[in-house]
Amino acid sequence: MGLKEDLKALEEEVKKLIETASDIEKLNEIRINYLGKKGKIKSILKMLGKLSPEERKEIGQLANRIKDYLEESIREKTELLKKKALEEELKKNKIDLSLPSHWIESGSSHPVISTLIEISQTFISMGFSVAEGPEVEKEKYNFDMLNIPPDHPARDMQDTFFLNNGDILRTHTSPVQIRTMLRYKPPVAIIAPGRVYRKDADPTHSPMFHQIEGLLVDRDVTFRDLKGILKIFLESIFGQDVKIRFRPSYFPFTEPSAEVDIGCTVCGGKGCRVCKGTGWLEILGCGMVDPEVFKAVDIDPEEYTGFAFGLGIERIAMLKYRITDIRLLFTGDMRFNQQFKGIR
Ligand code: 2U9
Repeated sequence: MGLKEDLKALEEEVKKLIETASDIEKLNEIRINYLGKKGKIKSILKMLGKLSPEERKEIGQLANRIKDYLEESIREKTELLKKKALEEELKKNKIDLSLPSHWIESGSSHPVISTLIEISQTFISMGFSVAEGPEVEKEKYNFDMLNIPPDHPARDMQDTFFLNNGDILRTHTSPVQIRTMLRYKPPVAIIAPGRVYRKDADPTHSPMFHQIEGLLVDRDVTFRDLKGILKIFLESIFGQDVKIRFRPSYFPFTEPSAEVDIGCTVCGGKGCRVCKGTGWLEILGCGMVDPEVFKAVDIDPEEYTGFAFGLGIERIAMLKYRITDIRLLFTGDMRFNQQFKGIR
């Protein structure tokens, strides 16, 4: 057999091998064995020297043509196998890009907290600073220094949570103002927002609730200052047209004392279930700091005067969002909480 036939046979052999090759490694092997530097076509080309010039030209051209053709075939088959492998892979790990993605739940401020922030902001804008203190308190700070005598009904076991060591859960945020006045000399202008605790549970009372109290102490502070500050505050929360009235009241820690009502936000003053037919809603308590309280924190009541006020956040939030049962605020029921998405 001549070289020509050898080459043709080799071509057929390699064609078949390429056709049946089932992976890329196999194709590489074929390239090295037949087309590489030490491959079978190279060894045939090496024998060209022994041939006549005419034969050399013919066989040389044929060998090169076969080499080019086989190289191209291997390249094509490699591409084909790569494509197949990718298709297999995609079939195995099927991803449906048209499916909806996972639902990401977004949180939002609780109505009590957004009300607390809104109220705090109005006082901060008037120059008050925010003060904080512990929720587990001494009776001394929560009662004694606030001129609440040992036999006062507010101290009753029925109202106050006692710890085994004699400490209590604060029943109001007033001990924060006591602690502040023990640390800082007047002038003092602070608000004390936070959780307070009382043994109480019904549709309008929760054993834990939030208060904001305020205290302003300086020389020459009068009841007029108190009225002006509270007017600005109430107008900012309930609107510029809100009706306001001060009623005389009593608290152990203020003298004189007052409770402040606004015109009913539900019926506009005509009388309804929410205002119990009176046309008025009680919003906060306030008064001039009792001289006995100043004495307890070593501030001279002849030199300084001050006003204080206190309000319950839940009550304001309930009026604002028309919530009739305080317990809804604390059950954590998402059907309730989700209704406040979108409020700041
Ligand atoms: C100091 C001196 C005086 C804080 C005050 C009230 C009136 C008041 C209630 C409103 C509804 C509590 O949440 S509530 O039940 N608070 O009416 N609070 S004056 O007076 C102070 C506080 C601290 C040193």
